[in-house]
Amino acid sequence: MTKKTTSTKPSSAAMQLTAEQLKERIVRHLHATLGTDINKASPQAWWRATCAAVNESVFDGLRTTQREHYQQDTRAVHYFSLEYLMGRLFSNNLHNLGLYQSAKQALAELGHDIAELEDQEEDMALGNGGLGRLAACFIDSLATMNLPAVGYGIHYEHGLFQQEFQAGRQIERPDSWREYGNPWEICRPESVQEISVYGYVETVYDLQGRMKKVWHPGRIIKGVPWDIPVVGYHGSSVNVLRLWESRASDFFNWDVFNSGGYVDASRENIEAETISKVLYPNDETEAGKELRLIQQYFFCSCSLKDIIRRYKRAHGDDWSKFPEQVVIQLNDTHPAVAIPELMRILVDRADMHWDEAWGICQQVFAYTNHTLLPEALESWSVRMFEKVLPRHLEIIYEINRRFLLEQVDVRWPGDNDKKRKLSIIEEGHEPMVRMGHLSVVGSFRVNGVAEVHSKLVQSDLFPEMVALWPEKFTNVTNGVTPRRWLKACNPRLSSMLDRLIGSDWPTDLKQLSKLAAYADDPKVQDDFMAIKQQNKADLAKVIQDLTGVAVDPAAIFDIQIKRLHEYKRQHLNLLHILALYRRILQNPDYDMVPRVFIFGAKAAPGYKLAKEIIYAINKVAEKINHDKRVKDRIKVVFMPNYRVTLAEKMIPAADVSEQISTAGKEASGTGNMKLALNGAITVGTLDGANIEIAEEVGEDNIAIFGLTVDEVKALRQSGYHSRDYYHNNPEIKAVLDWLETDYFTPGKPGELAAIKHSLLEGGDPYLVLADFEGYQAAQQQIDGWYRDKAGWAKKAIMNTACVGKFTSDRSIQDYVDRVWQLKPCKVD
Ligand code: CBF
Repeated sequence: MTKKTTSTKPSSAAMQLTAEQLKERIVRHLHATLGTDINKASPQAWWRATCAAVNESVFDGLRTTQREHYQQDTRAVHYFSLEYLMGRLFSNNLHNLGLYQSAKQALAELGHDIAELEDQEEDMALGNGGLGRLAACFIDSLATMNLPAVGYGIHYEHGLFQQEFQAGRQIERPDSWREYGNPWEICRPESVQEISVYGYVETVYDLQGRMKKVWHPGRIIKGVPWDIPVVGYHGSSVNVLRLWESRASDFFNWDVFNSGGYVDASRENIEAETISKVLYPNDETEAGKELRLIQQYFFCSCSLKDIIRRYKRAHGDDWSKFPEQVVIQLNDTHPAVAIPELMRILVDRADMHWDEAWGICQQVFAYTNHTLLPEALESWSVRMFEKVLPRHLEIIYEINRRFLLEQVDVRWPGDNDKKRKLSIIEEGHEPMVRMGHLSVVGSFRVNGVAEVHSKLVQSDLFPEMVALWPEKFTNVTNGVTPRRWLKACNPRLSSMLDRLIGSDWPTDLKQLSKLAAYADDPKVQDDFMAIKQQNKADLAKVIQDLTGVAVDPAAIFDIQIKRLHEYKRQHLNLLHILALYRRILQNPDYDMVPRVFIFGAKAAPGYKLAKEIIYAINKVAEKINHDKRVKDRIKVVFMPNYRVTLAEKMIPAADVSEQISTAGKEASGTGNMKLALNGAITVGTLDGANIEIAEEVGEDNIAIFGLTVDEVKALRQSGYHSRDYYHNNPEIKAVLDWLETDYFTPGKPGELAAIKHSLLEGGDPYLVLADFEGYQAAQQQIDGWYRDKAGWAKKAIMNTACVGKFTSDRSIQDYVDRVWQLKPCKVD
């Protein structure tokens, strides 16, 4: 193994901070901030004191960054996202500041294990899955790349629910991530905003006879900003994630108090606070309609006013520079209501002419589409829109009228079908506002999140919009931050990389390709696999603690971690496990490499079949794990409460990464990237970013199976009959029938039948049975590959070596080049 010099480049804010200095800071905060003493402080107090010590460096960086951005009057991107799945910030901030080792030493000298203190932190789970975690990776990259950026979102009191299993069934518990306050956030009362909802619109005429619309709101709500500093890696920028908390407006409280008394005022308070109370536990269907729309409007309106306040501080009432200074990225359609809101502010409040205002809007907004699932394409009933945001509905009508007249009718004169299809308002029994259409019409750029997905956005979702504005559409393939998803979560591999290829890879992930030169080196192979083995041993302990199941780290660790959804096909994985189990029962000597199938997934509380799949996996696991005849060849574990912190323990320990969605359904996936980065071999369909991963790692290093996007379409067109697969493949028939018996649920036959019913009577909407045979062949291939130790090590190394493309720094650079046109601002 060649030894390379490693360099650590701490950020300027944390430069030169020794363990001794950190110790002094920690003890000082224990006394002065926490009001306790070394002798009686709890682990929680030690953790908080360490956070406060770290914050001294964070706040230094924050102040300098903000001063620099202000002085240089930088153009900035404003990332509008309803979700941020941040996880924990303690070790992330320490790593990014280059302080992790000093802090570890300082705490050790004070008698504390840093890992023990890390466990004091609750995950900041203000998101559901991929979309929210992507936003978290992006803001990390933006700060690391010294790009002026603000993340905007909602300060949910309760993040994604905590999941427990009771007798195998998912139970949801509220998540109170900040019950005792969160040391990383700063409340900014000086930047409170007020927003309006409900009420009615009046048409008035001014002295010159010009018509004006005046919105008389029915309720005013206060938005209180909480800032979470986002520390860039070894750079010097500390950007901000600004999250809005809703409160009753002071004005309205008093009004109600005076006229109706305390109870009514309190009710109003509660209603206002409801807006930021909970995150909707489903990222792929509209839910809780009115409240969800109000949530969206609440954070968009607060954020726009905040942006405008900052802009006016530098430019007064001169709006001409606004599009030069401000770009707003809409993370899916969730913040699309920002478009009519900016129009309202410009036309109604700033008295701007419609054309000028629309010109500004169209230079400011860009939209990322994250899914093609029809149920996830948001639309709100006109009726509800009119009730909640009457003036915005009028503005949307006007945007639509002009769009249909000036674009659609010019391009397709007299074609009413086209008008119907492209209209922002969907006609019908219940007219609806189509947020996707609004987002495309109001944005200057629209992107999908992987090559194949962006093509489908263009060919299947918005083909006519592409015909109107081909230059609007582009692709930005997703990425993940290697700081969290390799450097921090896999310290063993990270040190090995530092030794082998130098320590620049966390900010220049293409450097990983240097590792390919070592893929055949037996020493490197041994070291790489020894690290994997140690990581697996660590995970085995976690599994034992959380589930009581003992697993052998020598077995293949086969991991499927993601939200539970039929299109992600956890049930395909389950059917394969059942098939293997059956083979073992039929042939006690069945030869297979022992495998631990590990799941982690939350199901949306209202998604019945998803919850049935969790239940079925748990019941099958119970049976198999206790069946002596299996002789430990198969173990099945479902990790409860899958979240970022658990992912950080699972990903470094994975041998196999399950990415088995129906082709055309997973927009990109990002777990696939994290797992490959940590040396797992993907079993995957040609879907989302799997296609690009396959291109990068090469077909020898990935097990691809199943129908392609085109084959899926063709099969559907020719008529898909899942029953044919059931009748023609005895293994499929046997395992599905098995689920109907009481074999896995003694005395309760039929308890697991929902899966079979959805695949047969339900028509198998995600083509599970069509892909079963290909899937089991791919799994067979994995089994064969794993028997060749050197061959497997080479594949694992090649996975790490070849996925440099999937850093979120590259995604952000693509956004900069293709969308934002942003310049870095180096902060000294
Ligand atoms: O683009 C980020 C992720 O977003 C989703 O999670 C989403 O919520 N629409 C997609 O399902 C993922 O494929 C995608 O990686």
